[in-house]
Amino acid sequence: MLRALASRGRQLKQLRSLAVRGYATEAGKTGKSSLPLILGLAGLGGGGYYAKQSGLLDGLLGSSAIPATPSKDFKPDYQAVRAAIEDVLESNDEYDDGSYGPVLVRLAWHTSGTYDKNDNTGGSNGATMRFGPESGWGANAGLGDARDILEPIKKKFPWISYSDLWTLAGVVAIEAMGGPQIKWRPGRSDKEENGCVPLPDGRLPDASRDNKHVRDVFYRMGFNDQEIVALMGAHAIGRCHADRSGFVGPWTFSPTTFSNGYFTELKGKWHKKKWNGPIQYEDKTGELMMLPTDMWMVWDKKFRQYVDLYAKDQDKFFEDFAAAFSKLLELGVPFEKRDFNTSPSSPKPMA
Ligand code: FMI
Repeated sequence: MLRALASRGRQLKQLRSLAVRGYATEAGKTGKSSLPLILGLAGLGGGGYYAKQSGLLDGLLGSSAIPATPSKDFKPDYQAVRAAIEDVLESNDEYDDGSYGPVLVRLAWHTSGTYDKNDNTGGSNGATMRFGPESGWGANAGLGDARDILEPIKKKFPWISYSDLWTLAGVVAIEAMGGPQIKWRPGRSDKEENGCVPLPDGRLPDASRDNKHVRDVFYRMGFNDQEIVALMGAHAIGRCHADRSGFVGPWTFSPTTFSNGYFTELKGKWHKKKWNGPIQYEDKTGELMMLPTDMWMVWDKKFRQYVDLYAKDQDKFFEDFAAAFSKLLELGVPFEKRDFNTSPSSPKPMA
């Protein structure tokens, strides 16, 4: 209850800060509570199981160190980690639109989106973006900021693995920005540099490409068309930065509120921006932007049907987004148990 009230307080603060920045607060459901999820899961199996699964000893003993007899008394407090992440989200008024939320969501996505279902490599398990060359991929430009702001939290809670922390941060950010509750469970462990399979650059999609490219990359992860469009709806939040991707601007007027605003904007009129930068599209105000890959969400008929659906029905978007995002964060993670099917519209997750 207290947490729900605190969450409302934060959302009001967010609305106020957006008003100060001159953004509309058109988004629909900002009143959803961010009550923590998966308490039951977090409690499953007792502290020993989670001490092992969360990589409790990884930091101390190296990645493959799993205690033979984990301490029975240790109870990892994921609620405390969630609270610490929430505290950091709006800790710097000067940063972008006043929230680290969007860049944390991008970190959670990029650490997971390297997954290849064909050989089960990549994915969030291992937190391999801590090391080069993955941290230096052009696609990951700017994510050092996100990793850095989570570092004090990692220091405070050394028992949590980076890979659990980065994915949890994305979930907490979405919930705090008014988005849906997302099923998340711990169980990722970190790899050391010499234990990483070198992943080829190019595993993440390229925003200047077309619908075929988007399908190739997301199908490789195991997603279908509906899930692709739902995931892309995260562009309701955040913005592009010239010094990161080369693109510029936000997709919506409320870039720190999670909503179906990306889809309602997409259905409007867009034209090519006249400038010397990479091809991107702008609306009639010249303030909002769309990437070429975003435009393919409406140019491609199969994608378009979901854009129409989500533009009309935010609840449906929230439901499908939550399922797809949860699935994304779990790709390739060798959980001991699969207690829930995170995506009803797609094939059952791997065993
Ligand atoms: Fe997106 N994104 N994204 N994105 N993203 C961002 C920012 C951004 C692409 C391209 C792209 C997903 C998918 C895809 C998310 C969330 C998600 C930027 C600007 C670009 C160019 C980066 C910058 O700072 O300049 C695609 C087209 C290619 C990679 C793509 O397929 C998905 C699936 C998600 C999460 C579900 C967020 C939140 C942001 C804002 C980041 C910020 O710092 O504001």
